[in-house]
Amino acid sequence: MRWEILLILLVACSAPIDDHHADGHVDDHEPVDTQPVEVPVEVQGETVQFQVEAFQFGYEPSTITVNEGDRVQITAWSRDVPHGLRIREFGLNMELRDKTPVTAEFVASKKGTFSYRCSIPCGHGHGGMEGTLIVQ
Ligand SMILES: [Cu+2]
Repeated sequence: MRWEILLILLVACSAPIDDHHADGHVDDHEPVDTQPVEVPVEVQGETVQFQVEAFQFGYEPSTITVNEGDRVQITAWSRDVPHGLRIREFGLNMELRDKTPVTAEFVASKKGTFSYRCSIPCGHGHGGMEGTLIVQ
């Protein structure tokens, strides 16, 4: 009969863990956080770091080149008025309010040429404020 006990234990241990008790009662909880869960992207490359200064109306450096799979860490700030630094394809959107450096990162998960653009209206040249990210 020993194997039967073992089987019962296995079944009990592999039962999905949820909030429902056997009697159907559900525990009261804090509201569930509805923020989208960040799906981890597999990092195959190395971690590469860049420092980017935004200004009216451009970025220095204006081109960043990385390898596919790299984890890209960007530390950026503004030289003058508030700017943004957005790379839509990788979900990056930094707010560079002043000279205080802000750091954000993403995984360059696909090859191609992408733009980083300003997401905060900053003057007459805002629309043309652009840098280039090359993922090779
Ligand atoms: Cu701008």
